[in-house]
Amino acid sequence: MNYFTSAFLLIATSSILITQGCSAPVKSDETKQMGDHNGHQMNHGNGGHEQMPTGDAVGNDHSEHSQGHHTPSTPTNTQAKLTVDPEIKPNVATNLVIDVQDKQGQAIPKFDIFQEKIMHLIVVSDDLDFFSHIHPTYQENGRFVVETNFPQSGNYTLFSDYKPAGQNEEVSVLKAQIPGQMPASSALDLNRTKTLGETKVNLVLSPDKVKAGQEVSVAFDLKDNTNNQPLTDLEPYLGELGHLVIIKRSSPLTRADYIHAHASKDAPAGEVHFMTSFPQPGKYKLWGQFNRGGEIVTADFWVDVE
Ligand SMILES: [Cu+2]
Repeated sequence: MNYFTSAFLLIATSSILITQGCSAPVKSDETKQMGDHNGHQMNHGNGGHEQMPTGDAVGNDHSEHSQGHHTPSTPTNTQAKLTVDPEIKPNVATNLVIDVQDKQGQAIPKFDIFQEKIMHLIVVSDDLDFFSHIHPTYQENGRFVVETNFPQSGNYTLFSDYKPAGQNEEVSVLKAQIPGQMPASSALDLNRTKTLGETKVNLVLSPDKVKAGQEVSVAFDLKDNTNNQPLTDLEPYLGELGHLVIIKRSSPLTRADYIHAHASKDAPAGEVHFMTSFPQPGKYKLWGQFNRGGEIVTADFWVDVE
């Protein structure tokens, strides 16, 4: 009986290179990495695991920019495979296994740490109602593992962000489907103020009306909800003032829909600023993440881009 097998999608992302937080797109040729692996049969480690359905994803070169520093882009063409428990259920902790390989299927053995972690994994439901930012641990032989929890039935997209040793950051897109009835998506909320526990977050975009392809300043104005004063207890989160993930609402979600922006180094007290651009018109969801005295505040907003 292969009922659950159908629950997992095999996905290869299109190889579109997009740039993060930069005004000018970086051009890149789709050059495959050379490498002759003849005669070396990769035994794709199933140690201790039964045969499980996997999802494939092609990683695309991702020119990482911080504070206007442009890394030259050299495509590396890695791929990632996701293995999930065939008995996966909504709202039950489960282990994800992600194997990172080169195009020939050879495990990539070494990775660099960036932004304090060896892999950043963004998990969203395909309607973008659910968001989680987790950090798999590295085992060996290209394999990462993490325990997580998909809150509801439905389709999920995972953006795995990693950096093969000495190379550029890559983002591979993975898909998982949790069996059962998908819940209805919540209505699109374009409100730019949110209260999250003790924190009031105001999103300020300039220009206020966002046009595709334009440089946009995305500022989060964070206040203490009890006294309406700018936050004084903001601490670095993963080495920066804050993190901003932006995903364009699309079906299916692909690598091109994912933007990870980096916080500017300076901003007035209680504010965290990012520069980015939205490549296409559409509805985008933004998740700003900040560290308030050791507690991570995630503020999400929808933005309509013309
Ligand atoms: Cu991370």
